[in-house]
Amino acid sequence: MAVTRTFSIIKPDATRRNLTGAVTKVLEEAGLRVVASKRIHMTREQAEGFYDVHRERPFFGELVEFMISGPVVVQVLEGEDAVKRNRDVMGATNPADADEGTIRKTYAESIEANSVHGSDSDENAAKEIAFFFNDDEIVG
Ligand code: DGI
Repeated sequence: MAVTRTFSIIKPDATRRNLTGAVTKVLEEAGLRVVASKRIHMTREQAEGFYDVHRERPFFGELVEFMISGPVVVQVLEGEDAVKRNRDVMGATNPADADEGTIRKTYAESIEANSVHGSDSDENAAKEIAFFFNDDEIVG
């Protein structure tokens, strides 16, 4: 299996509860290396741009408000089959459906305040990484 990269966000519900370290520990223990990381407070424009694919969904406005409600930590993760590895350790979107031991089962508050984002394909990972990081900010 190839070593690849994915994009992760530790969302405002998690940074608010001081869970940046706890979430990162789960990612690292799952075999993902943090090769870039920064704490930012997204602008509305960034949040709307990032979630552009969800623009027509009924929850789009709430999702954007939530994502700008506090700081987030954006990260680039590297590892074998990184997209799937990260999705597996994140758990289902709704924490009520997430498997034991996943980040969302352990830490998420609701389907919206679900603690983490992770890219869903290699193609989206590349786009999302480029949305937040310059090449010189990623140190493999
Ligand atoms: O890739 P995921 O984050 O697991 O899920 P997604 O791409 O389907 O949705 C992106 C985010 O949008 C998700 O993490 C939380 C939010 N979301 C998804 N479905 C709902 C939702 N928020 C609300 N309030 N209601 C939903 O049904």
